[in-house]
Amino acid sequence: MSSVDDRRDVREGYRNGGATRSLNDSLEGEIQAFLIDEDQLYTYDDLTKVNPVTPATVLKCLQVRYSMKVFYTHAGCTLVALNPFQPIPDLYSLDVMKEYHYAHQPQEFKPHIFIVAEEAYRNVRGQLEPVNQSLVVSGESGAGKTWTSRCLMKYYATVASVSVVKSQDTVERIERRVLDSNPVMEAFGNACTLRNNNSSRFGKYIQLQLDRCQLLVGASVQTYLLEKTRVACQTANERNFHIFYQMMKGATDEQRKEWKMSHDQSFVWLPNSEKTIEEDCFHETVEAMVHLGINAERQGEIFRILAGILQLGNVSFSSSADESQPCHLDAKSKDFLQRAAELLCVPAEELQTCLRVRTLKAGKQSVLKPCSQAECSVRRDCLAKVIYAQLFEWLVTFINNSICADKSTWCNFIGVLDVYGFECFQTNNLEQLCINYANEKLQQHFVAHYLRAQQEEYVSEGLQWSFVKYQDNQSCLDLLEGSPISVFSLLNEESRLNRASDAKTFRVRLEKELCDNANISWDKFSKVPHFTVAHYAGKVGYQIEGMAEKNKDPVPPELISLLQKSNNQLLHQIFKDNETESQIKKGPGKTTVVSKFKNSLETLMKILHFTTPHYTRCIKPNPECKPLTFKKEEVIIQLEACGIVETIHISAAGFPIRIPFQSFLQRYALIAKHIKLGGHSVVLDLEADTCPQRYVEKILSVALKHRCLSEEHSTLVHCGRTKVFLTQVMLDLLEDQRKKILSHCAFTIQCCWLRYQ
Ligand code: AD9
Ligand code: MG
Repeated sequence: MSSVDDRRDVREGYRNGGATRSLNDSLEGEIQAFLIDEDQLYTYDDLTKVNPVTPATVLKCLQVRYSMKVFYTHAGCTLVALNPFQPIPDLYSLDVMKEYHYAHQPQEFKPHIFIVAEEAYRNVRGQLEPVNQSLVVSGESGAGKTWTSRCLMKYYATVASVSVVKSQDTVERIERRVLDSNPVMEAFGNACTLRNNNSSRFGKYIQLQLDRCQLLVGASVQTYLLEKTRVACQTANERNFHIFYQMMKGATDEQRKEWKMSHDQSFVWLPNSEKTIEEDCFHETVEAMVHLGINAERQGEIFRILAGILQLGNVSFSSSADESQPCHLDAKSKDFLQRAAELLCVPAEELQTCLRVRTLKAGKQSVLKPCSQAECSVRRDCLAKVIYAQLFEWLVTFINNSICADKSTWCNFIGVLDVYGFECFQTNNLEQLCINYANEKLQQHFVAHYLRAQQEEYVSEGLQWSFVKYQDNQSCLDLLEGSPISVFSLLNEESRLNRASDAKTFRVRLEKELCDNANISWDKFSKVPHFTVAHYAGKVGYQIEGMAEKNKDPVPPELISLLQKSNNQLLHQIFKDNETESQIKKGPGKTTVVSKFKNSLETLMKILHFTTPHYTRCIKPNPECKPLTFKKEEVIIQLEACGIVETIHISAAGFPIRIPFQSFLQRYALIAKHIKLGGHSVVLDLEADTCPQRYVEKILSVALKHRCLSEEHSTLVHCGRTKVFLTQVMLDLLEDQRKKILSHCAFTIQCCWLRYQ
């Protein structure tokens, strides 16, 4: 395998249109040597069948399939999903769901996200004991993670439907509510970005709760790191969260009046409102809110808060000639501030003071200090962000209360994880650092749980195995979160110092403390202080300026006190026992953004660790989101970023099914017993032969000898120290054999019964 740096260079070369190595020179050359008939490529349901497995051949196979409108392909244990960027009729219909659900062997059907869904569903009632499942959906922005997660949820809401056994009323309560959580959370948490018109600006892990009969009885949602800065600051050509535009477009005249949102009113925080996107559907969001149990009164409070935020965005400050005096507000800004105060139900005078004057505590005394123009804007943005983030959190809690089943009614769950993909922009800051850190953790989980676990298990079971090299990302994680010194620990320290952070000094500190880790580097000649991290998916340069401050995420206590006085019941309730306030008391650094994020990720990783994972890698075939357009340069970068070639190597060489000896014997001993040797059944004496491994080998050898299995099949199964390792093909053969015997027995019994009667 090529080194990490080689891989990066190649990728950067592709991105730069071939500056270092063009796609034509490299990959096409390999494709020329490709042994397989191209016309046949679309038939390859599993990339492990491609021969030889190289990035070029895998890419070609996916390209051919995509051109034939085949969007799903297995890659061993992973499902690769290519985004068609257009609705495909009947691909997700009820009939298709039923087909996969009722299939004897869904795996025999064409690759589909429903195979993954069904496999997880059947796995819950595992052969041995019920196991919780996790469906990890990954990919870059716009690749189709959220779409896929919705498909999975719809699948379970259909096949695991309570409606089969309970009244229509129950259906209203459960599946519908679970599904209705999607439009509400997307309205508040998604936005139109340069990469995706419906980009999720938060991570989500939803656990679908199943009862003993495997019926869906509820769900619970955990969200991660909402990108709250978007409320007050939108990058050029991007938009704020959908809900604001939905209100602006969908409000009735009466609501418009109440929310002080006339048709001709323009809002600074609502850029690109002229853009029409599918997600601007206020009516649908409100309907879903109603189903979730958010009554009209609560809705009114929510929308007034949102309208208040928009008014706040139009308030601007100008410096006062006398520095000892607070900043000025012109007449228009005064109007906007007045309206914001009315909508947020807080005293306008106090709002004005909070935004323009800081209270400094010196012992028991308080000193008032006017803020500079820039500080006033920071306080205004901070107010909007804290309100929006807390409102989102309240909404998630409400949704959970509405859809979560009583603990006594469910016993297993299937978790669906939809988190933001790897991000690398022109400028990257704390948000990207956290997002890319989350992706590193998930990659580690994938490597640990599948690649490494598989190889290590072979070794511990005494099986022959030629190691496939894979890219381990442990050193990158050590760099980011390791102990005692890491990027996060140094950043937390910087935030804790409670001083105006100096980016240059911090950069020097990082360099001094972390110079031993090969995953971090610096361009010494760069004017902007930054550091570059070599992530498993590529190098990302992070800007240091403002990072420590963002990590502190400070909220002036005056703002919290103001919100606690609100006459808007919801706002008052949200800030009543506010965590932000207790953070202020604890002091900065105790609950920084990275430490909170790290903690929530650790909890997620623990949950994932105790579930059986299923991976779906969504691929974005072109950056422009054009229907049915496949750009090789884009796809190859994503394939390499998620290590798909290594995964295929391992899956192709491996034995994905492992059954402990006892379970194997319980299930398949009858095969050997029913093989006739010269007209007599073979007698295998389990008592006399106490070594289960020998007994398993005997079953297999007897089956082989008598042509239940061929010589060729003997390579599809191996005995380890404690379990049998086999391929899917072998499992199917054994299952078929078992079924034949059982039906033969049933037939014989029936005949005897008839004869007896
Ligand atoms: V982000 O990280 O939240 O910015 P996602 O979630 O990976 O991103 P999303 O699921 O939102 O991407 O998909 C982007 C768009 O692709 C969707 O809005 C659909 O228009 C389109 N899409 C994705 N998957 C499919 C599909 N299976 N069939 C049709 C699809 N269209
Ligand atoms: Mg998404």
